[in-house]
Amino acid sequence: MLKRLWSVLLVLCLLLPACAAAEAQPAKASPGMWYEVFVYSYSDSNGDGRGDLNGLRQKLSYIADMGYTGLWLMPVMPSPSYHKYDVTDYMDVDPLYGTLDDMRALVKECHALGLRLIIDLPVNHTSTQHDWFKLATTSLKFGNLGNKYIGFYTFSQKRTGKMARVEGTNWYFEEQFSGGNMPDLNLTNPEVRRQLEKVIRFWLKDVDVDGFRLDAVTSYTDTLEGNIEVLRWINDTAKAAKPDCYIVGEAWTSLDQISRYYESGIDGFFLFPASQAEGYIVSALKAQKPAESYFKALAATESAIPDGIIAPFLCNHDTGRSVGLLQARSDPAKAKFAEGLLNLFPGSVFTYYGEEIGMVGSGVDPNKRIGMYWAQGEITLPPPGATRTDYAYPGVYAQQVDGASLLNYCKALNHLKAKFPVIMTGRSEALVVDGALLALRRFDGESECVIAINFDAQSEGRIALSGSYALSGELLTGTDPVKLDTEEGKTSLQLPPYSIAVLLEQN
Ligand SMILES: [Ca+2]
Ligand SMILES: [Ca+2]
Repeated sequence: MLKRLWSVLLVLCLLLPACAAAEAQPAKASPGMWYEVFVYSYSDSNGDGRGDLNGLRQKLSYIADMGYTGLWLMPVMPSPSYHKYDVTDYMDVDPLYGTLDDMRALVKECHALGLRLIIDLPVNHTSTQHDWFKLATTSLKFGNLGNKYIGFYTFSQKRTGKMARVEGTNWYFEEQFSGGNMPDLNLTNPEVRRQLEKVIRFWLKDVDVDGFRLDAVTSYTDTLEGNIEVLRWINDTAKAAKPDCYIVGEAWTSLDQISRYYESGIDGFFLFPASQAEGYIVSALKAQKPAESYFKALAATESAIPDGIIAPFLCNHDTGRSVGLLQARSDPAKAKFAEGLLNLFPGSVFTYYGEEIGMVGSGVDPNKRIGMYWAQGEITLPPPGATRTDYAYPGVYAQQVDGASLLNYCKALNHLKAKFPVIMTGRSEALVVDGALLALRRFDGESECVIAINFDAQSEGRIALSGSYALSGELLTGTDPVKLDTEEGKTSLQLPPYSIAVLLEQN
């Protein structure tokens, strides 16, 4: 008995340090279905024609009902521009959007509805109107080179690379973007990091947001290693403040490079190779052998990102909108099916506001960021500089009452993924890759399902699987249903054009 007690104690002693070590590891955020919102163009609550936080708050039940699990807000901090990527104060809200208290109320209501909320944290650069830059350049003008704010940026009397002149001096400042308005911060300066640590803690602890979207991470420093080091610092700082926060970075680059960025420990990076007209989704739809094209892209992505949360998307505020990319203005079936293909990638899929109703927009940036189309008479003013504001598909309210709308397809898709989270958490193995037909197994070690896809726009397809499966979900772009027959341990599946089926194996 005594011997037994000793061995129990010994086992406990051995386990305890291991448990403590496990607790010190930051909790991994879990994948979800994210919705990107440009507050300026979403919903107006005070009648000035521009969207605001209280307007967005009135639409949260719509977003939750659609099945999205989180929101990414493009920058909400004070800024002289309409897009607000050039911040003048990292610890406040732009008065056009509301107040910090409005922000706190928004976060609270998100959480009550089960939604997470992350905000854009654009720290590669500030506005030239930021106090740090004003203090630095005033000091340069007066020859006071000892001022600490000079070290917040990169100044030089020689113009090299991407630089702009400090007005009224012989000095130049580094800026990777814009034309003289967005000076790059020196993110290796410990004093800058002390300031940013305050900012990160403020939003996570005081305002209670659930994480950040990091803008322009490939421009943080001059090297990949340097960028990864800054990201690791941001990640450690944020996870220390809120262990389960979710951080997603914008590394607009190739899959190989994106894969390297995961070394920073950041939860996820946007999967740029899946997006836009040349990306995985549009390419698969155009391919001679669409099943092979799609599965190859999926397999390459999963092998490049074995552990992190993949963050696929089709379009965002910097790209042409999905219906234009797909040339689907008069082809809603194609727009639906493309959303299906995108959403069957594992990880956290991001939907750009209006994508779920097939909004269009391309060319200059403001065209890609026009007012959310709720209904005629309920659209915010276009951002300054917009040259085109047309809408290809009906508005939200009209699509809500149309069972065959793109909106209802996207809603069904989100709810299907909520029912089978393995679609988001798992990895893939091909079962059938044949012309326009694909069947794959999605598994995560705990659960699994089979996803079957017919890429043909016109013809139905038949897939034979060994094993007995039951139909557990279907995503249809037309009126014909999926048909399934099981006999003697074999399953035969009949898929209508542009359709997707989710199957569970029967024991
Ligand atoms: Ca307003
Ligand atoms: Ca930079």
